[in-house]
Amino acid sequence: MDQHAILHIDMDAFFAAVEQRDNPALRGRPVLVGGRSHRGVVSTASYEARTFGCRSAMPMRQALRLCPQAIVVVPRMARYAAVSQQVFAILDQFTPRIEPLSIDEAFLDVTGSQRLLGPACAIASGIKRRIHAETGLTASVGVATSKFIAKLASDIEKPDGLVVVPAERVAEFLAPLPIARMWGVGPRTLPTIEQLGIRTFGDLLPWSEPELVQRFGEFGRRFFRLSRGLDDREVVPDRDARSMSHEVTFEYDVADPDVLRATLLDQIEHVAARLRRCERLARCVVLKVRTPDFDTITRRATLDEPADSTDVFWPVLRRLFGEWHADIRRPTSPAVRLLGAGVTQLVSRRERQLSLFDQARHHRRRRLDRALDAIRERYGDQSIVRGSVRGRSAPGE
Ligand code: TTP
Ligand code: MG
Repeated sequence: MDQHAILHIDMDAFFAAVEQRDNPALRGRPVLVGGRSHRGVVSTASYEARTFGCRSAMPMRQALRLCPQAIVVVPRMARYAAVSQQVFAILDQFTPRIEPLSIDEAFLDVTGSQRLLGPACAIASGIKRRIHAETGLTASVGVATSKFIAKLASDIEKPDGLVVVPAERVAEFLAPLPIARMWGVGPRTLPTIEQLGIRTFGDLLPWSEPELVQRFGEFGRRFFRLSRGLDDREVVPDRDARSMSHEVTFEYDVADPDVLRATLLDQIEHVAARLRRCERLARCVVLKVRTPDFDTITRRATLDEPADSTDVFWPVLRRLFGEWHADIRRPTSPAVRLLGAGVTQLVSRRERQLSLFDQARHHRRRRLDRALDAIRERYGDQSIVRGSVRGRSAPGE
């Protein structure tokens, strides 16, 4: 089998769908999941709310102007993380080659699964059925021979979509797609490209590679290849990854440090969960920030010992963010376009040799964990919140 079979799976209106599933009163109604305060941002909008123009990353006030009857629900991250785990456990049964992209999204390489489970399109519909049966939620799936096409395909018939693009149909699939869907084309580059008369992927085809490189630099090379469906990126399962990160590009620049900190906390929590899932530890924490002028910085800090928990990563990440924030001295808070939290220098938990020093610490931490567990058992779960995670819902400090 020389052709790859790649699936891209993305849950539909994930946070809102979980809320509608858990609360029947919300079903069929426009729902906005996000912060209620005057600075709140929409995490996601149910499909009913999207018909009014409400979108992820939109200020809540603007979304409520578009759809005043919408019901606002405050995010319950722990709930979404639990459902996400359930979904990933289902995916695990179809292939070990899973690359998680976010809490509700993953690439699967099912090339090797086909002998046992049938053709990729049958695997895709099997996954959709299982997810629906076990979680009551719908996912959209794209099936193709590359990551790029699979991701485009999963998006095209959302919600509850299943789009299969065989190798021989790639050209016909890509040609009519708007150029805004091209990887690397954002609100800033779009006008420049459209000015050249390039509105669809098909419009790129007459351009030679040197011409595109001359116009757009390295991005031009990517445009040339992707417009022809050429993408040889492999699906990298977490157990083989050299780093892991979560990033978000805000639709609107965000200056509120509380919102930025809350986003980072969610991101690093998810990264930590991914590490635990593949039994790995990380020694280095990375912050990535891009400002509206496209200036991108990364800051990193090395931990005393490799870890896989939010409790260890979060204070370090918060400090990196605080230092970056303090360094940028402007009259107003610096606005952020893209924000990301990640880890590098990964080691397998099993390979890791505990030094004597590490062991002593490890035991101290285990003792502390046990003590906390005992108190929780006696007085209930809410009795103790570790200092480092306090303020999860209101991360201002
Ligand atoms: P997405 O998969 O981008 O969005 P979605 O699942 O809500 O909707 P769909 O895929 O059907 O278009 O993101 C997954 C979840 O991540 C989303 O439910 C909420 C969260 N999220 C944010 O908190 N902020 C954001 O800016 C985005 C894009 C997503
Ligand atoms: Mg989704």
